[in-house]
Amino acid sequence: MAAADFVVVANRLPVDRVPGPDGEEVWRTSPGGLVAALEPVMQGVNGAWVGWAGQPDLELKPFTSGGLRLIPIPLSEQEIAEYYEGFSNDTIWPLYHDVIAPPQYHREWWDAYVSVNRRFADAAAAAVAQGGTVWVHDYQLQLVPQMVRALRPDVTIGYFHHIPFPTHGLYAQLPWRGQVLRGLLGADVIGFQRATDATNFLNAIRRRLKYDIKASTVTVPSGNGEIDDRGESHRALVKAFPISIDTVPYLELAARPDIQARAVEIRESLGNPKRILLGVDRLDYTKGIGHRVKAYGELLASRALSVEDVTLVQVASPSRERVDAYANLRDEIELAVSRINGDTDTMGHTAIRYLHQGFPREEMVALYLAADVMLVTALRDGMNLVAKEYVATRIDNRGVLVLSEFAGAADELGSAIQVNPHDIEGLKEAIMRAVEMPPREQGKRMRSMRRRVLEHDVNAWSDSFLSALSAARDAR
Ligand code: GDG
Repeated sequence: MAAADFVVVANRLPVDRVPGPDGEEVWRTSPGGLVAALEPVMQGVNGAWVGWAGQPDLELKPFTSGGLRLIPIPLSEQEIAEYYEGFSNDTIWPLYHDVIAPPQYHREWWDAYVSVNRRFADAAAAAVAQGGTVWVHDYQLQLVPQMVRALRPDVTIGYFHHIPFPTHGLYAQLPWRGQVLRGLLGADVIGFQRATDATNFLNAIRRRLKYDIKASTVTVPSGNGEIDDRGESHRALVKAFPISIDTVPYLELAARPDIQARAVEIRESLGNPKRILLGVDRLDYTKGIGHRVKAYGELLASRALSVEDVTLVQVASPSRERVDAYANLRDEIELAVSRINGDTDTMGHTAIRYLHQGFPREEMVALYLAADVMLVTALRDGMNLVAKEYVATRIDNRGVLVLSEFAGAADELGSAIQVNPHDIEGLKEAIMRAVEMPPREQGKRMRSMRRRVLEHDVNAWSDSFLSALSAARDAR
């Protein structure tokens, strides 16, 4: 395969292996936001994508799918358990989300993380053309920027972090805190979701590495602490680039008569409640599903709300089920939901229609259209795209977004009803305000949020990151 000018490195390839019409396995582009964001960029250049194909022990040669050049990275069962489920999802994920669940620190998980990061870095370094660009994504690959720089000092490296970066007081727990900072600092541009994430990262560098920082630029000394790094000193720009959604498919789906009809059908099948409240989350302890359910349950118990008038639809899509914290969370949520339903349901109406399932995007949009109130009550969230999707689909400028101040989206969506989900009384008041909000006020708030999301879509996000990256290349 010829060298690529632009290489994306992400944990997952942008395709899934699925059974084809004749029973054979075929590749299908996965519906994720990152693919949508990067596809236009990849089509325009001589690009390649390095990532895991999603199944254990799959040794595949590079191939092309849907016009994209893909470079698969194999992972063994043990590496999936240690690098992915272990270090990524049971160490970094809880630590970076403010230790909502206790992070597990295991030296063998760290060793697996280092060796898998090295495999990704080797593949990227081998694929990229002289003077090309590598864009690394997310917390599973924090060591890759430095590893690529050590191998290929000629390339420009970007890194985007999709989840929060914690305050130094929490970050300092990480036994490998210095190595991870140095890993990230291999990049020329390090992007975060919120300004506070960038500030937290800069503080950690100040405290741990004592590198020179001017405004948001770090001077990373030659070597950056790694023995095989032969590169010179370089500058790393640390900045917030809030991610967004590809609004076009959401606007198209929201305008489709069959999807609007499906939204009406959903309301009918719930017994035509006056208000539908909606939650859509991966079943994850960061999303505050339990807090939302508790507040709503108390409103029903005190008769401030009645199941005749209001239903909460909670889509909790299955996630990371082999990690203990997720299996326990599922039990907790399902116990809470069934208690509330048991106490308050009538034959014709349910308090919470709970769906532990994934749905096609068409159905998600029908749900967004059916929902009078969207509840996003994350305890910590990098951005939260669901909030932006809901806003984008409300083409009639009606509907209310209740949004946690701990989700990155809160920085942009100031016209949402913002909440602290830990404050159950405050959350109950917010839900009541949302349920009772007059249409004029809904319209005013929704219009302002829609303006922001439609203007600042995913293309605006990738354009701004990539122009920072090309400015970094020009300044080398
Ligand atoms: C990470 C960060 C950051 C969910 N269930 C179904 C379904 N979804 C879709 C949603 C949305 C996406 O998955 C979830 O994105 P979020 O942003 O809400 O959350 P994470 O998965 O935690 O994503 C997050 C994001 O990365 C991007 O940087 O915003 O903070 O944690 O698009 O619609 N989609 C379909 N069926 C489902 O059942 N089709």
